Amino acid sequence: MALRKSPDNKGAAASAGKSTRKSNTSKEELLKFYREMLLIRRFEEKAGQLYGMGLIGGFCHLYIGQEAVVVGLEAAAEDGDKRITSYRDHGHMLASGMDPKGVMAELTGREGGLSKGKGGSMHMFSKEKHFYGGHGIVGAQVPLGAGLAFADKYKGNGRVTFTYFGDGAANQGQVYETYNMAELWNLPVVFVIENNQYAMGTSMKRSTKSTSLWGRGVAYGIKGEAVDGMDVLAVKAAGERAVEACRAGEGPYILEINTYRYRGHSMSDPAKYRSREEVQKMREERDAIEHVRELLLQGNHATDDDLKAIDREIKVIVNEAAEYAKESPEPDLSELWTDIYA
Ligand SMILES: Cc1ncc(C[n+]2csc(CCOP(=O)(O)OP(=O)(O)O)c2C)c(N)n1
Ligand SMILES: [Mg+2]
Repeated sequence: MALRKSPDNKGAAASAGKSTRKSNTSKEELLKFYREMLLIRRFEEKAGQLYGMGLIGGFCHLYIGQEAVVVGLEAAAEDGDKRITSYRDHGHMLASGMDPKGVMAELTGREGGLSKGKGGSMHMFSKEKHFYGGHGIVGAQVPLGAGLAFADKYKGNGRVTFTYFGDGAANQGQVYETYNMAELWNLPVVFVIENNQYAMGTSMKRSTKSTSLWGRGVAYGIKGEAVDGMDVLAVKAAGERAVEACRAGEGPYILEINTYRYRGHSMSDPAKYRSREEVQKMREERDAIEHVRELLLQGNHATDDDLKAIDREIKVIVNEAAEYAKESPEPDLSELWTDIYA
């Protein structure tokens, strides 16, 4: 077992200061990251607006601020690899290539939605894109993710499963039962802890003294590392190490990706547990999209106008998704009796 960093080595997400990192990637990849992260951000902003207009009901958990996590890891994934996550899932769907129209129409509960308007924000799936949800029960997706990896190992198909969960979920017992079995059976699963520092209104400081979440895997013999989740290049590089270990048959790998959510836990969050200044500081100093924007401009890979053109393209995609989600009809009443287990 090779540990990559000492268990108390946190990623740099929580540390302030303007980025001085250099990129060793191509212009094409930077532009791709910029576009993909921006799509998620603009999509989520639009979802927030539709929610405010009463067009989306129920729970809705936005991913704004965390975009680099899923975009970086998708860049490390290969065709056929699987992903499964919690209720904060729209970013994962878009990054895996699911249709923004189908996702938005599901949020508005319409027939054109990916679950025919019957699932909503937390219940969408795509077999084609190997996206296994969308789970509202905190931590429930962790053993399921190990199960997906078990199936792939059994079939010997070389596939890897990305199992995402939060810092709050990381305090659950089922996570450690899963670690134990996953390491015992050498399952090709990357446990991705999206450490956005809060579980609803509870900060990490208030919920645990064992603050190296990836380091907890050491007790089970699982390799892992902490990653700066506001740096999409760092996320991709860590993802590649994890995936390589899994595909080499070295079993599971834990990535604790330090990130931050800019919005409330869900659309109904009074946000009394943290200061506006804290959020503002992260947005101004550590924003992942701004980081890539700087790399593109400073490296002369793109001009301001080039980036504005991308912004316009994304706006069109998101507006079209919103229009579709408003115009698609509500599901027919007869749909109440389909897709159910009796
Ligand atoms: C088993 C269970 N307990 C409690 C809840 C209520 N709940 C929903 S989200 C959440 C916090 C989870 O935080 P974290 O794992 O850090 O994920 P994040 O929301 O930050 O992405 C809680 C307690 C739930 N949905 N399921
Ligand atoms: Mg959290």
